Amino acid sequence: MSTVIKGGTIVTADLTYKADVKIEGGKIVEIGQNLSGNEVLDATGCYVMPGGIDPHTHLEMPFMGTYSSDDFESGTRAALAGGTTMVVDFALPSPGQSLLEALTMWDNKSTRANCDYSFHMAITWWGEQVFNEMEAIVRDKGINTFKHFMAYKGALMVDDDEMFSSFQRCAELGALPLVHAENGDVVAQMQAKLLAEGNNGPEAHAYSRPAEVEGEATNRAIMIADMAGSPVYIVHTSCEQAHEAIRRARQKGMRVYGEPLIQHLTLDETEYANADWDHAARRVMSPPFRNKQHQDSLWAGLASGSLQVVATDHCAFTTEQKRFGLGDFTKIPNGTGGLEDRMPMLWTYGVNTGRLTMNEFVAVTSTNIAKILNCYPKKGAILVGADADIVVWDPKRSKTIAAKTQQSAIDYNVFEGKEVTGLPRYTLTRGVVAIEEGTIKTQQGHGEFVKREPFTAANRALSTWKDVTAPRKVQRSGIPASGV
Ligand code: DUC
Ligand code: ZN
Ligand code: ZN
Ligand code: ZN
Repeated sequence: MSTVIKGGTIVTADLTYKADVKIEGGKIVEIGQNLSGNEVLDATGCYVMPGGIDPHTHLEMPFMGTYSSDDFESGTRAALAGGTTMVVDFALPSPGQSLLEALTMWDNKSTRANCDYSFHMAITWWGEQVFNEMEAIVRDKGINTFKHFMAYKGALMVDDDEMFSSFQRCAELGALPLVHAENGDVVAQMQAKLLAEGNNGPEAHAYSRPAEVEGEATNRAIMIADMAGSPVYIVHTSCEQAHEAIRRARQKGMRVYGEPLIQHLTLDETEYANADWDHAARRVMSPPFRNKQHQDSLWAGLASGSLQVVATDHCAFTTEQKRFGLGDFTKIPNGTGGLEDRMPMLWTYGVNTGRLTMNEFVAVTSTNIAKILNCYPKKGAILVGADADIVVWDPKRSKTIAAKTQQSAIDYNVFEGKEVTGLPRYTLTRGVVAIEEGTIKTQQGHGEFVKREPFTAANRALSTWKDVTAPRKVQRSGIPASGV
């Protein structure tokens, strides 16, 4: 049984050319002219691109007293509907819990996934057990990324000594640390002050987490990574201060990566000034939406390469769940959705406006992510031998985003009413057509776990700190007599 995608233009991170793509056994087996097969998918007028990879989702995650409402079934169905063919979710041990035990829980949740997936492991506490289990996570379980929260004080937050220890362990194991960079101590104090002053609405969520809070933590995480001799990946980079820290570190030779979200690129802080409490609360996430200057900085970073990846941090809560925070903004579950809309929104606001080329679009939605997370070219590539995770993209197809027609399980959409032009004609997951002209043909349980090997390149920073972890004692011939 073979499938041929015919008559389209292949767009990869570095090439644009006309060719057909032949698929067998879930893999790309041939790329060329006039190919034939048992099943033909017409790609006339379309771009044939690597399926999107969302490196940052929270499906069915226990958080702030509840669970995020999209699970691996609805979440991956939403992903495929929007042209995304792989998600990377976070296994989240509760403080004190074994990493391996948490991973088993996430393995069980993911059995209904419609597309392939991988996991990052979160480090939510530190001790000998965590230190030891990290090795098994990397060597046996195929997970080479560890997430650290510098915010959520009293819950998920780790402090600097824990982060430094974990980053050094990552460097030893060939793993990449990820960081949620916000200063959790400052946030906690600002939250308490705002509440004491009677500022309890969702807009106060944004006041409690200004860009400085993110800039400070991003700088700190980068410096700690430098001293630990590890690279570092900053999740949901939302502001110029954080972007600046990433740019500077990269210019000095460090492997530092930044990940803007589609929400931060296209929605701004005025959303929190909406008189409708529900409207504002539905958009509460951390970091909060910023102003236009910060958005311009993020777009420029994607174009120039100082920011490499666009994600969603998909963490969907219903209006009912958001209302847990009526009268106290600190209890509004943090998170927004975006899995279905990331690719069409980025195409519409990036490619159609001329901010990004088509090749840059592929790089930031797929190829760069596969390379940074070490699953390229199995994922993120249109190459012979790669998995046939492919989106046949129709640049003329339009729709108005609406909760009524979305795949996500929640009752609203933060992009409600936005017109997008550029949508999948077909989405294929390992060769199987999951979306055809907006018709859902997903198969529950089709998704497989993607193992990611440790990095083989030296995880060395190039700064003057590089000997910090291997200090050399100075040999002295004698000790001066006192008073000399
Ligand atoms: N931010 C959110 O808004 N939700 C989930 C976790 C996070 O860091
Ligand atoms: Zn400590
Ligand atoms: Zn986060
Ligand atoms: Zn997140």
